[in-house]
Amino acid sequence: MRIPVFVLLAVLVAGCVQTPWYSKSQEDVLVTMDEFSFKSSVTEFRKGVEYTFVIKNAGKIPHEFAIAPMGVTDHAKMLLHLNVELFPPGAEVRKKFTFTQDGKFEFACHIMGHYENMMILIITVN
Ligand SMILES: [Cu+2]
Repeated sequence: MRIPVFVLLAVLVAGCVQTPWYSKSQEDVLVTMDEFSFKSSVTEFRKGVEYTFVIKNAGKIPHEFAIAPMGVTDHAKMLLHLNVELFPPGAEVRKKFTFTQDGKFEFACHIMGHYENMMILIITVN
């Protein structure tokens, strides 16, 4: 069976439109916080990729957003720490961030009582 060239071209072009052949350098990460948990559209990250975090407080009380090595509560040792003032109920914050080291980390809220209530989401970076 012969397939006309224009049909093949149309299929090729359609394929390219749906699946870009170039690698993504940027990706949006949608993070939702409430009492007392994080949900994230991405939990496996790649080192060296610039992500745009879109972090929303869907809860009824203020929260904060930190990315830290697992179990670390010292602000100075966190990879990223976005303060509670940024996250009243309903707030949405956009923040670009690039991981520079691999391993297991956690999204965490360190407001007193929140971390203790397991307001944590474990992520991996490869
Ligand atoms: Cu919290």
